[in-house]
Amino acid sequence: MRILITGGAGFIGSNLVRLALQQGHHVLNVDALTYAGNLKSLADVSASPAYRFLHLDITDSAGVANAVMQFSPDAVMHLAAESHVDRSITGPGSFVQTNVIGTYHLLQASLAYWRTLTSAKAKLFRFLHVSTDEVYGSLEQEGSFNETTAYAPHSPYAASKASSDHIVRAWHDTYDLPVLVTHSSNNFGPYQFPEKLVPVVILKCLDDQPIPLYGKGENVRDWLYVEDHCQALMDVVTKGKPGETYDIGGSNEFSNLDLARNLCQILDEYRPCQSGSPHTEKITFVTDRPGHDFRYAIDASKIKRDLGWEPREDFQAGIRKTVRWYLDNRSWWQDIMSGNYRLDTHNAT
Ligand code: NAD
Ligand code: TDX
Repeated sequence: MRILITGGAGFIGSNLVRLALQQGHHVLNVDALTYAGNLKSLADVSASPAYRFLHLDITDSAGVANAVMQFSPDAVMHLAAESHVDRSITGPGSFVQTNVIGTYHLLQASLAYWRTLTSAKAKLFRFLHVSTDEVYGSLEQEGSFNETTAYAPHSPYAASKASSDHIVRAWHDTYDLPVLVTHSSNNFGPYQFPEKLVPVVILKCLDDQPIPLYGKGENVRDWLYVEDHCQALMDVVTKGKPGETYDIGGSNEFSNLDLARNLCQILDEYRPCQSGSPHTEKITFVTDRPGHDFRYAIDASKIKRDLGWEPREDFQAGIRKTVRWYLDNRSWWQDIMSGNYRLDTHNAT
């Protein structure tokens, strides 16, 4: 397939570009290279003849229309987004611009292109919108989200993703565009930007710095290894039914405190704290995130039953692999911490 992937220079996007190329697809990566985009995350695949990069902001409607028409994709996999909840609280504007308006432009471009296709090709075309479990709001101790759960987003990030989900579904119901929507739980793995919890804990341990946990560290997330998420996305785009929604989760629920302790213990083995004390002693509780959702959990039985997807990575093995990756790829995150990675952004065409 020819797949147009937006946000391919980000965390999940770069893992997805790699997987799609491995599976024999041709990829056009459309990415604006915001602070979260980094072409070094694709250094190992950038010379592949099946891969192309286009430096483009999805809020540029004419640029997006040209890109879609010229590349002539069999599928669009839409991951480009502002993705960090804390940033959405201090600066919600870019979340509305990219996540809502950008998605609208990509849909309009895809619809115009789709209408030019022969009926045989139009039937096979797919627009996959990659969304999040955060649109469903917050759970108490019991229960889980599924595809029928009512939306109740709390953060500006979650609200912007919820808005875009509704817009995407409207393009199916009104114009018949063959769209699919996925909601995934929290991802972890290689190439995750250092602002997110897992890399925060790992990098604070490596730097012998205090590890900040919001509130009392009691909030619960359901963790999914990023490569399992990417395989689920490939399954949905190749086997999913247009108009359907698929929830994707790892059934690995942990409080933030338990997850941080787990990471600290692995770091105690790989790189003990300079002071000789266990890394857990560096855990500190800081001011809570406003509107902090207490718990997320996904019931992934639909995608398992209908598409035969199963997460493959054992949680503990995946978290160890992730710690090892940050230890073995210091230049990747040190470039980010120093700001040097932005120099490449300015050289991108
Ligand atoms: P990320 O922040 O690591 O990457 C986002 C990418 O999008 C970056 O490469 C950035 O440059 C690009 N981008 C941002 N604004 C753009 C714009 N206006 N035009 C073009 N490109 C732009 O994000 P991620 O964690 O990889 O998440 C990818 C997608 O998956 C998002 O849609 C997010 O909502 C969703 N998601 C993420 C998680 C998670 O745990 N990380 C879980 C569920 C869903
Ligand atoms: O320093 C921290 N301390 C802390 O306690 C950070 C960065 C986070 N946290 C907490 C907040 C959350 O309860 O850890 C949990 C995870 O936080 P994040 O890594 O910021 O992820 P989250 O807010 O759960 O959202 C993530 O998962 C769903 C992604 O960023 C979203 O893009 C995705 O949709």
